[in-house]
Amino acid sequence: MGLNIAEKILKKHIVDGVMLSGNEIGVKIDQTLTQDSTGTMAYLQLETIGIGKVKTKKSVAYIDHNMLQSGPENFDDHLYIQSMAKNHGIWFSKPGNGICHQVHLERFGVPGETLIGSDSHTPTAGGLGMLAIGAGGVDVAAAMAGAPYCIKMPDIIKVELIGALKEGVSAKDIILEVLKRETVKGGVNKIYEYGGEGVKTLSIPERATITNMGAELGATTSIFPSDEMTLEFLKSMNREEDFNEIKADEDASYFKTITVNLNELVPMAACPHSPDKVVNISEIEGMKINQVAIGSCTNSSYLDLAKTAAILKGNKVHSDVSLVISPGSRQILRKLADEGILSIFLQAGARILECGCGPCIGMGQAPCTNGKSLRTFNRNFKGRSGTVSADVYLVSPETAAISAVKGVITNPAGIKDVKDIAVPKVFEQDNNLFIEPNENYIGKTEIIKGPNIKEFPKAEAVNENLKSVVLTKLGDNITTDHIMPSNAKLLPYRSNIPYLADYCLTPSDVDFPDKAKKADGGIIVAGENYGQGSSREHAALVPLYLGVKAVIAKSFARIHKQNLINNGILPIVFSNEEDYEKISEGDRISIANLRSQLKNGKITINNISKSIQIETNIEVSERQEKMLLSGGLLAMLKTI
Ligand code: MIC
Ligand code: SF4
Repeated sequence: MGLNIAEKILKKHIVDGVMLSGNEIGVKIDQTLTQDSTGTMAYLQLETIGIGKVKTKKSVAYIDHNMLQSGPENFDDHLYIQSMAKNHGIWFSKPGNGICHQVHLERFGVPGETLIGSDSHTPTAGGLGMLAIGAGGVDVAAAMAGAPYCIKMPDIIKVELIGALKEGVSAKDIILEVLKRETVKGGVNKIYEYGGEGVKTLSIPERATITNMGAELGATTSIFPSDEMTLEFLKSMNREEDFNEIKADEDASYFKTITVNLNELVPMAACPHSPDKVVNISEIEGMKINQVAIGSCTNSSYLDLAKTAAILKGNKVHSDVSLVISPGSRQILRKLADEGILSIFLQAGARILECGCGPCIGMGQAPCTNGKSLRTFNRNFKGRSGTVSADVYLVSPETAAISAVKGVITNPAGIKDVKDIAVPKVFEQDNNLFIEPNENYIGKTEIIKGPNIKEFPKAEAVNENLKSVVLTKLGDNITTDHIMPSNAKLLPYRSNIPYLADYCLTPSDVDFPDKAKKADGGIIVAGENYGQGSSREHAALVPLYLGVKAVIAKSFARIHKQNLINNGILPIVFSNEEDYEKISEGDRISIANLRSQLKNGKITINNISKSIQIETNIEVSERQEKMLLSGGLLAMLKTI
């Protein structure tokens, strides 16, 4: 039996376990990336592990998230990361160089290699045929120290693309269609592998839009074949030597196949407040908007911005709309400047932002009260924009640009002269904001730590008996933005867990931090897909700091589940979903013989307040069990 693309790459990198669906496998990691909002923690953890030069082929530290410097905290964190990069032989990408995923695609991604990154959108590099996975900071630190990355062998789903996109329909609409069908939890422990005739019609930036937003499916990753289009792209980046052809064997098998007919697709939008609330644009056409934001790691490529310019050319942004554009990288910005595209933006009345995440993570450009904001981004969770009352719609650059001109949501279907805009043959490499690793500084650099950088909480080994209280009871699809909100005010404290603790879960339960502190810790109860969204480890570290011992949920998102285990918090699942009703906030619960029950994968919870027992499961691999028994990943690494 032949192999598919994901299996081929995994086969070359597997160092532990057997590649059978559901088995835990250890994968050798060729490259890592970090960004600043998760990076400070990752590097504090790397310090604890204590290595000299990183053991990967290439590791890169990007500064792209926390770029508003309204106090010294963010700049201090940048300096810390820069000194750690210098000391460990890691590439450093300075603020202003661009969004990690866009820059990594341009400069470092290699088809057929493996990458993990401390950011959930790391799968963007799957557009190049790289097996790229989002992970918690400590997992990335461990990979830099040479440890394999362990995942549950995912089921591989084929997405067969047929036909070609029509005028005005874009790669964003392909992933919105997949999200509509598969939902935000449909991809947990799955890899989406794209194939079929339609693949040839998509450029690398378009493929990267799709693999990027595959993160919203909850998927382990998404991947495209590496073909002539990949070679063209690498040539344009002056990296032809990195090309490897990778395609699925003719007789490769898949868990299931879904077919998307590109000819039939229409422009779409994800409505508030979830990336899978997808409707056709025609259903919301005519809605008045206040803001349009074009950028983010999903849609900030040269191609996206050149298409935007083609629509804006000769037009003015509507008087009631603020249009902001953030290019994905400095290299793109330079190209836009060289080709006169920047000038089209300025003439149209667009506001140009730095090359970085910006409004996508609430770093500025919060919409007005009750505002309607149209964004080319990937997440529209409530409050993420910085304005709780705002409604964010996720759309393609074409829809965003035409709507910015009209002042209302407008259907770009049939729009002329946009579809044929191509990726340029050559980009000028811009190394000004890169600092390359230099052997001379490895192990000899002074580490700079600003006063805002505080120790992170250390996990403890799971006790034999647990007596605790239910601190809060939450619903389905709680995101990491609920657990540890991010915005311009909080992001500067990503290296200060005690400060962040006062905001933990407040979008869902405003009193949570107080309740946790008063009870000296406890348990969280939740519905399905708990912890979806970002890879931020803070969503585990902050509860750990507040004394949270376990989360009992109907199901968990992949990265968050691993983050909980890495930090010694038990991810427990109801055996019968209806039992969710048998537990309330304030209930006192106890678990006896926890360490031994953990080994059996089944845990009986005694609800003392209601005098009932609830059967639950804990689905962990042997390695994860060991981690919980020894007090988290760092403690376990020490015992190996
Ligand atoms: C996000 O898009 O939510 C982020 C900000 O990039 C996060 C990382 C973080 O929380 O710092 C992610 O996607 O992992
Ligand atoms: Fe940055 Fe937004 Fe991409 Fe996260 S989703 S990496 S915040 S641009």
